[in-house]
Amino acid sequence: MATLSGALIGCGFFAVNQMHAWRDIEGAAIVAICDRDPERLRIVGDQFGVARRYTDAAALFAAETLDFVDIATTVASHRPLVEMAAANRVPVICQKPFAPTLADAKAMVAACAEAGVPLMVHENFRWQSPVQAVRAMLDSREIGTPFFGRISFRSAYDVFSGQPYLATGKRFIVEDLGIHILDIARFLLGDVKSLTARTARINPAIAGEDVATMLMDHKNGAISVVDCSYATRLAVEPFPETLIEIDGSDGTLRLAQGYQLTVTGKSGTTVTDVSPPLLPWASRPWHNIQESVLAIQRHWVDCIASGKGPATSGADNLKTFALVEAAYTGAASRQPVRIDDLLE
Ligand code: NAD
Ligand code: 89V
Repeated sequence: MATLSGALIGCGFFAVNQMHAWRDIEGAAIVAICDRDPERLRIVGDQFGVARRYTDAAALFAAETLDFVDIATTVASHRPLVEMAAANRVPVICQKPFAPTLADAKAMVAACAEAGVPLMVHENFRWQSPVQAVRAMLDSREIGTPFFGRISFRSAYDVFSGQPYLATGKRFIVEDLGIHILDIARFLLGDVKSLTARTARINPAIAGEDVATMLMDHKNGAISVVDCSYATRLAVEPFPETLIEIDGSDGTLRLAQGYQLTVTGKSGTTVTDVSPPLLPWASRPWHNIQESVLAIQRHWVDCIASGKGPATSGADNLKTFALVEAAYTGAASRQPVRIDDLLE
């Protein structure tokens, strides 16, 4: 397979994981990087041996011949950068949250569709191996047809030291973290008909909400609860584990803290350790997330090679993004929100 030439825009906190993963992937290489902060450009360029460096994305697109661009900036720049990639006919990966609003996200999907370029949102949580193990168990039909799910992320981990901007936005946990957990709920239980939400801010030192509880009716009749908190102190800090409970017509599954998957189904009860591997460049407790970065980026290269659409395409991500919008509007109005009304 010919090696795809990629560029990375945004050389901040999380991009380092993406650069490590690109180095592990045969079939793709990052040939140029861009950051408007020259210091971040220097640090990442030197760490990964990338000589072609730009402080301006327009200059990058003008000078380079690219097979794809990987956008790892924060959300405010996503729309202009994705539209710039589309205008230059360059396939594009964009970090989550995809956009500041659903209207922006729809415009970005339309721009890429009109330009005929593939667009993948870097929605990596569903690629974590414990979550993939749950998906495989559902596919095996061991617990029959799911009718209830609880997808839970509760922690008191200090995310603000690595990502200080998380403390300053009016929107916090649903937009930043809930978006992943809502995507996992869709991945496991299917698309959503309606969502009811309640949010709260427990930590007085931050601007946004740090607790959210969401109840969803899925189109196939299943019900799920998605609950997220950064205000939950536990005996053993679980960050960044997503815990999953699913009840089905023929059994149950529980993904518990410590990556233990217990399944009680048609063939009895099994307990399996589904811990993610610790990649050579990864560090605990982030290794779960870091491994999923490698998995989603591999998926992108496979998709480009085969011409298949990515699982978390821009169009797919609109359905997750609509759940985020619904959580905020529903928490404000204290009314259920119909998801298809937002996607029209
Ligand atoms: P960061 O602030 O550390 O890094 C962002 C970098 O982008 C900065 O160096 C900044 O100078 C640069 N930048 C911003 N706008 C730019 C522009 N127009 N042109 C060039 N460079 C620009 O942020 P971060 O914590 O690395 O987060 C980046 C993105 O990754 C966010 O959208 C965040 O939500 C996401 N993220 C995802 C995960 C995940 O697991 N998927 C985890 C953490 C962060
Ligand atoms: O995955 C993320 O988007 C991160 C974190 C896990 C810290 O919330 O921002």
